[in-house]
Amino acid sequence: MRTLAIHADAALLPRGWARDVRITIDAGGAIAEVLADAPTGDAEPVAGALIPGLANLHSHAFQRAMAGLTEARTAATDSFWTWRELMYRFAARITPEQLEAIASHLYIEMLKAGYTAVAEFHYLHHAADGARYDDRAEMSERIVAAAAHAGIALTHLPVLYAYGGFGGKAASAGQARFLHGVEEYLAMTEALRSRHRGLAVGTCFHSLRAVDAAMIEAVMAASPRGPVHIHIAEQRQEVEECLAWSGQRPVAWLLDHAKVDSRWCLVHATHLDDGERRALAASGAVAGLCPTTEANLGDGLFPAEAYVAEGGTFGVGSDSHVEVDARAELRLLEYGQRLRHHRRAVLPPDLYARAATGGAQALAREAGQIAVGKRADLVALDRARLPLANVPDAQLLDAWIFASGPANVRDVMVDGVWQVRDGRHPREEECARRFAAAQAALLA
Ligand code: NGQ
Ligand code: ZN
Repeated sequence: MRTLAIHADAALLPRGWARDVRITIDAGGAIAEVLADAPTGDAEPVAGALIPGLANLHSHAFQRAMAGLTEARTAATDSFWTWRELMYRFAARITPEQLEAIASHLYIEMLKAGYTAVAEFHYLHHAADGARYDDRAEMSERIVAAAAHAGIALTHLPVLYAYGGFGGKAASAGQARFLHGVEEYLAMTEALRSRHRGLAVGTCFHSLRAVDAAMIEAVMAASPRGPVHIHIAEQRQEVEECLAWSGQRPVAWLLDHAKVDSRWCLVHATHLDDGERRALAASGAVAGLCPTTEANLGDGLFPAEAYVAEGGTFGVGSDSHVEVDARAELRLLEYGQRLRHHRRAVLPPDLYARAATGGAQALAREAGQIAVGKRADLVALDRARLPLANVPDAQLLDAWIFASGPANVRDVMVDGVWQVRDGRHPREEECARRFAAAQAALLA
């Protein structure tokens, strides 16, 4: 790739909207220069308003193929836990080929929705009975291949999952695909790092239900760099079980037993008391919020207003992929706060910019802003069409998030390469066919 220059009528820079913006991108896909009030010159004109691409900080790709298929009541009280049983049954059937097909299609959907990077929280490691594939990283390789095929930036998060519940409870049969000991886990992450130079491979603990303190310590000692993700405090039952086991709430326990800092992303963190919320905000960690999934699973409401007021960092993820739409996550994040506090416009107006920088932090990716040194991960919104057509720059993102309508994502660039042009991805039909075939086989 050679140096590329593009020019947009409007672009969202760290200091706000600017006009006539010329962006130079170096051969490695990083932003080399940003000039406002600049002539087009020999730059490639971009139709639409440029915003930094958003990182989707939490994905379980395989769950896209079961989205919408778990909505009928299956028990007297349907819950997260009854959903999880259905999810395990579905997960048990997925082959490596099917995972690659599902993820390829999903990642194209993400690009078309304006996500330029994804953190894949990956725990489907082995065959259904726990038997190892010849290549123990087989399923990870399928995720890596899918991301490359779609052209989305990947932060791969192989998950350490060892137990079935707090206090080292034995795992259930439905969890056999997920399980590792520390040594095998570290060997797999090492193999992935050495096979794929330049691939971001992070550290991941499924939840406090799935690991113990010694495991967290051992894995962290062997992983001095890179992002660290964990599911935490998503369900009230989980908080109660953690209290019964340890005398502490989950986030308080984690803050006590690990050095939680800006490398960490605490996914969900729904149930926080005031002290946990303040400590999490002060830690510099990212709260990984997945509002549409959290609503779908009946998790609860993250205390976003207070957390953000206390300087807390957050990003968003589509998690179980009941929606693959960044707008939906941000809209529901704000609406949850309105419903809780009986007010309007609760979160700060730069909601999108905060989610973009927080998401980039969670992926440990130099991205999330249109600025020199950042990756050229860019989204051009189509303001030739309603509902964006008549909206001034300062309200463009409000209209995009809150006025519904088509995605209006016109062009999407990742690492300096256009992946979506005029709303289309060159591999979308092929990947949709493969997804449909994989899903049909899984549902048969
Ligand atoms: C997961 N998903 O690992 O896919 C989880 C459910 C669990 C969400 N929490 C399973 N949304 O937490 O044990
Ligand atoms: Zn999750």
